[in-house]
Order: sequence, then structure tokens, then C-alpha cells
Amino acid sequence: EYTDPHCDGKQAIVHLFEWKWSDIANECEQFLSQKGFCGVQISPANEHIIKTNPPAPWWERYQPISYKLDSRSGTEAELVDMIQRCRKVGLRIYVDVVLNHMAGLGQSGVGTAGSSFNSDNYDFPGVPFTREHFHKHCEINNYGDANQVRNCYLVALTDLDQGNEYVRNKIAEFLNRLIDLGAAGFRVDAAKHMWPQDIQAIEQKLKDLPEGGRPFFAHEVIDQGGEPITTGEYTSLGYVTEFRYCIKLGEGVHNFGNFDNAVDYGWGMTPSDHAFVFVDNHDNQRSHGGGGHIITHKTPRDYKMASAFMLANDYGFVRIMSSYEFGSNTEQGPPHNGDLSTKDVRINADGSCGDGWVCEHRWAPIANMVAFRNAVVGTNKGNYYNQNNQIAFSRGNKGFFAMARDGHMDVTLQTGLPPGQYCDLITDCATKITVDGSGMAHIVINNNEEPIVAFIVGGPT
Ligand code: AAO
Repeated sequence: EYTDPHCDGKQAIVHLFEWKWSDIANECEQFLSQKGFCGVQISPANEHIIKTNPPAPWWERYQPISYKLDSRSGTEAELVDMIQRCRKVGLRIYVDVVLNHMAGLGQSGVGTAGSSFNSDNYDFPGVPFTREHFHKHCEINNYGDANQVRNCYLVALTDLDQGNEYVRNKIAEFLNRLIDLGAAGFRVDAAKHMWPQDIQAIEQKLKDLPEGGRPFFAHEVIDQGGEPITTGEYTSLGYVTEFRYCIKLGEGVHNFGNFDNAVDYGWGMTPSDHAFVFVDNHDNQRSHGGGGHIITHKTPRDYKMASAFMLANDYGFVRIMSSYEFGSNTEQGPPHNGDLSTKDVRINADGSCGDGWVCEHRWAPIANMVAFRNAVVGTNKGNYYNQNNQIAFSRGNKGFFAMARDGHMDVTLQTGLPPGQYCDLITDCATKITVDGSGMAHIVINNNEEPIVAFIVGGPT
């Protein structure tokens, strides 16, 4: 339950981090639908604080003021228009929802929808929430204490008490409104900081989607081992983020031998049917939560390999990250105009993005591997080959994947696929592969930047 993304069996979503609703609608129509994406995780859609010092940091979206649907990404009307336009071309929307807390202590003023607030007085008239709806103040300083993690404040963010029936109802009202507007599900921020039974009680108050079925849920729970709170406490509530896989993918790219063990249930990694997986996310790409060696768009060659492997492998439900450029200032918000409004995403003639938007999801080895994952759904890895930093495997009799760390590979392998000529997805068919009557194929890679070959049954020919 809560694991159906409602996108006709497609297998990967993209987080268009900080994109405006109007740009997301365009991207659904112009790119994501063509490439077989299931849907988009959007930045929080509800009213949040406005910070001018630092100027419009990305994290202001994680300090809610009310559940009114006016944010830096656009108005409610623009949100609705985007959800509908994406839907029309087969894409679903998953809303990042911040339910654990409201704005941080020490702040007051007006939010993006014009609601006033005063955190120190626990006054959020836009909902309304008042003091009785919050836990008493204590700061989280010991992740070894599960009670503290759930009942105290995460970095001074006023901590809502989801055990309170009124709070549950207000949250459910917010989520039900998004369901009415056509959203297919949610990424739940800081789920680790809420009691699983409280989340369950809120989920039980939710409607089915208008077309039937329960909403999709991905709960953000950072579990890298060594703490009492585990992803397993949340798997009955939907998908759960699997941050250990970020580390595993990083280790794999640096030494392909480590890919043998990319999913380590001995480590307590989440079962595949509840693991929400990604190479990096908006936090760990800038070292805000979740440690370990994380690969990001800043090293494109490694990032392409990690992403391609993740899409080829048979683990979890995939989220692709789509970032904007940032330097050493990890607080820096999205590309903005003089008045701090978010810039449009510029799409260049060659399909790449400009004006500070990275658009990893448009990089060929990532975008084109989405079709691979969709084609091989339900199959296992087979014909596994991993030698000298060259890896290859089949997915059932539906697809074959190969990758070479140093950019070169020249080996004849069993593909498990029916005989015929196949197109390499990564090069948009510039390379062809012939599978002979016994399933063997000569696999050649000669590409330093994108050292990957992948082909599927039923793909382009
Ligand atoms: C901002 C300011 C604060 C200020 C606050 C209130 O930065 O100084 O006090 O406003 O005014 C984002 C930003 C925050 C920002 C916040 C609100 O990241 O900087 O605060 O918006 O504007 C924990 C949580 C996890 C959370 C993560 C960042 O468990 O839920 O911290 N992620 C989400 C969002 C995130 C957002 C929020 C939550 C809040 O995705 O964008 O914050 O809405 C350990 C724990 C983790 C813990 C990390 C924190 O991780 O296990 O649970 O994450 O520490 O660093 C090893 C361990 C690993 C450990 C890691 C530490 O690898 O194995 O377990 O090291 O890196």
C-alpha cells in the first residue's frame, strides 16, 4: 500500500528541485513525456518564510507558514495548471510536504501567501496553529534517542505534535486538497522526526485518488545504520528513502568491484519494493544531512556512471536529481532575478540547460536509461560480468547493460537476449549491437565521457 506511483507502470521520477510550476509544465510536455518518466517530485508548494539575509536560500521552502498553496515556485492557479498539463502527457506530480514542523524559532513576519506568523509565540494564523499544537521546546542533539528525535525540535524548527487530533486533521486536509487537485502522492520531509503511528493515522484520513487507489508516499528517513530509528519502521507507510545506496553507488563508481555488493541486506538496507533510491539528493549534494562520499553533478562523468548503474540495477524505485549550480555557499538559492524571483529554466538549442540550471535529467546516459528501466521492470539481473572495472549484466531477456570505468571495453558476452540488431540507447542509436543466435554479442565501448552501452528488446532499431 502507498507504493503505487499511478503512472501506468513507469519506473522513475525526477526531482525538479526549485523549478517554477510553469517550467515544470513545459518540461513535462517537451521532454519528460518523450523519455518515459513517471512523474516529478516538486519543491514544497505551500506557504513558507521569506528570507532576505541570506537572500532567498533554498531552505526557506522547509519552513512552512501555512498550507496555502502560494510559494516561490508559483501560485495555486499555476500549480493546478501544471498538474493538469503534466497529467495530460502522462506525468504525475509528487509534492514535497513538510508536516513535521512550522517555521524556526526566532522568526516572525509574513509568508509567501501573505499570512502573518510569530514562531516564538507559536502563532500561525494562516492554518491556524497555536501553542497547544506543538511539542514543548527541546532541541535534538542525540540521534541515539528516538524519543528525542520525534518529540524535540530539528534545528529549532517549531515541532508540531502529530499525536494531536486537530493537527492530524489540518495536515490531512492539506494533503486531501492536493489529492483533489490531481497530485498522485507525496515525499514526506523529516518523516524520521514523526512517530510512524502518527503518520499512519494521517494516511488513514486521506482520500483515494479521484481515479482510484491510495496516494504514493516516499518518507524521508535518514538511516545509515548506528541509530535506533530504522527505515523498517516506515515501510508499511510507503516507500522509504535509502541513503545507504548513495554511499554504495559512490563506492561502486570508484571501484566497480564494489558494485557486486551494491545492495547489502546485511547492512539492513530496505527491501527493494520499499526502497526509494537516488544517487544524491538536495541535502547530501551540499552536505546538509546524510554523510558518506556522495557523487553529484559536479563530477559529471562519475555522476553519469552512478546514475546509469542505478537505472540498470534491479533495486528500488528511482528518483533522478535535477539541480541548479552552486559553489561553496551551500545556502545559495536557485538562479534568481534582481528581485529574488526564481529565473526561468533556459533550454539551449542542444537540449542542455542554461542560466545556472544543471538539468542532469537531460544528460543522455540518465534520460535514455529511463526507457531501459521501464523496459526491464520485473526482471532480475543475469549474465553478470564484473572484471577490471568493466561491468555488464542482462535484465531477464529484456535488456543488456555494460559500462567501463576507463572508457574502453572490447569483449564478447552472453546477453540473454533474442538474436537481432539492437540500438544503443545512450548514443541514440549511433552505435548498434548485434546479438547472435546463441545470445552472444560483441560489446565495444570507446567513449571517455559516457562509457556506457545499453539496449532493450522493443527499443528503437
Ligand atoms: C535552517 C538553518 C538552521 C536553522 C533553521 C531554523 O540552516 O540553522 O536553525 O533553518 O531557522 C533544510 C536545511 C536546514 C534548514 C531547514 C529549514 O537543510 O539547514 O535549517 O531546511 O529551513 C536531519 C533530518 C532530515 C533533514 C536533514 C537536513 O533527519 O530530515 O537533517 N532533511 C530534511 C530536508 C532538509 C530540511 C529539513 C529536513 C527540515 O530534506 O532540506 O532542512 O525541513 C544525521 C542524522 C540525520 C540528520 C543529519 C543532519 O545524519 O542521522 O537524520 O538529518 O544527521 O545532519 C553520518 C551518519 C548520518 C548522519 C550524518 C550527518 O553519515 O551516518 O546518520 O553523518 O551528516
